Amino acid sequence: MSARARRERSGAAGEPSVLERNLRRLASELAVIPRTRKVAILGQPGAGKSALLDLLTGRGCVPRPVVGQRTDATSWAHDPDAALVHACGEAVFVDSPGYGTAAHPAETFFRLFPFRSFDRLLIVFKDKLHAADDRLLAGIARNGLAERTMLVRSFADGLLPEEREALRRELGGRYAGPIVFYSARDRSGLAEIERFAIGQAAT
Ligand SMILES: Nc1nc2c(ncn2[C@@H]2O[C@H](COP(=O)(O)OP(=O)(O)OP(=O)(O)O)[C@@H](O)[C@H]2O)c(=O)[nH]1
Ligand SMILES: [Mg+2]
Repeated sequence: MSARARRERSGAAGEPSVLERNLRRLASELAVIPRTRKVAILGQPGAGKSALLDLLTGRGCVPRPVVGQRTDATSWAHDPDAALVHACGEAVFVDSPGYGTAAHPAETFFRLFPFRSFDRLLIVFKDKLHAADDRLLAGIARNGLAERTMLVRSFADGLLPEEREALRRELGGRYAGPIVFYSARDRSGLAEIERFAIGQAAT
């Protein structure tokens, strides 16, 4: 195994992986950001997290997120100096990498992500909720964080009205907090997410 692969490997005994170091650095960076609205965007790979951040911030956050089709478009597993926090006006955003990939195992991610450091958590999913999403939602409910958490069903542009209603009923039975259907393509649902996340509606 190469030195780089060894560094990136998660859960190995001994030296922490790049992902583990980045997650710990995120907690310390957030701890010294004073009285600012802090919003985390979490979810499976390709759910549309980075595209949502770009829309919520009018494509104006610094640095801009990486939006893309490839797996781990957003990665914290390779660069120990990766930018973890995106600033925009009075708020800071964390555009987390998709959990549940080889580079970003859900176990490491859920263990070290500083959930409590955030005022708002946006959990984005596409298609359906997978086992890792259910684990995350259960952890959020167990830790009393449901009030600050919104479940965002992205790619709603591909849903027929009857499919949307069936999904809304099913999700309502599984998650008690706010749920929104959203599309990066037609921007439906964006104003509701914006009100929840940063307290103002999108124009
Ligand atoms: N049609 C449609 N496409 C979307 C939507 N949201 C995102 N996309 C597209 O889906 C692809 C992946 O989006 P990203 O925002 O990079 O996804 P991500 O969750 O950040 O992915 P990772 O960083 O790899 O976890 C991009 O090509 C986006 O343009 C949506 O609501 N509707
Ligand atoms: Mg991304």
